[in-house]
Amino acid sequence: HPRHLTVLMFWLVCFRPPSASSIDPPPATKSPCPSDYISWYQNCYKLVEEAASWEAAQAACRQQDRGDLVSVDSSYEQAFLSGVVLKGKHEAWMGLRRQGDGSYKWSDGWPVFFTQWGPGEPSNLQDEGCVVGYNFGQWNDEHCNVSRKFICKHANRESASRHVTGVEASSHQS
Ligand SMILES: [Ca+2]
Repeated sequence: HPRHLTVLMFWLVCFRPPSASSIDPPPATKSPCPSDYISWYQNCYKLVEEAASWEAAQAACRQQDRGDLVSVDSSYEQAFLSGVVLKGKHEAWMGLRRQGDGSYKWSDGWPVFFTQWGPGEPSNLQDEGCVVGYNFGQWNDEHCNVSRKFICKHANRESASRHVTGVEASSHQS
């Protein structure tokens, strides 16, 4: 992961793109991922086209592949999602959700380094608080019960081993 961060910092410091939409999406990389997932750096991504509420989408990502709704920690990753994963499918749930204190958290526990809200967003209307990403990286908070397509992310790092450990523990029932 340090190497990934180094690349990330290089992009953030040296390029400072005016918007994610102007970045050529980097190509997919080759590494083991569950079938139907696209590999990129140490993570695997999948667009699920069957629309679901935010909570149902998060549960589906967790149940199927021990993943989570996608987290985004750089404009580079955002460009990859827009160009390679979403491919003009307009919008999809991501793992960002507003907490009771008004802060936002990623469902996979990754820190919120990066946000790319659309104009006037988050609008913070009552009962909104789950975040969709539009094709060109404009984020919008919406009502969590709205049905949307969604993107699952399977991370090959510490947070992934947390899920593996949980599954192993629950399988050792007496
Ligand atoms: Ca909104």
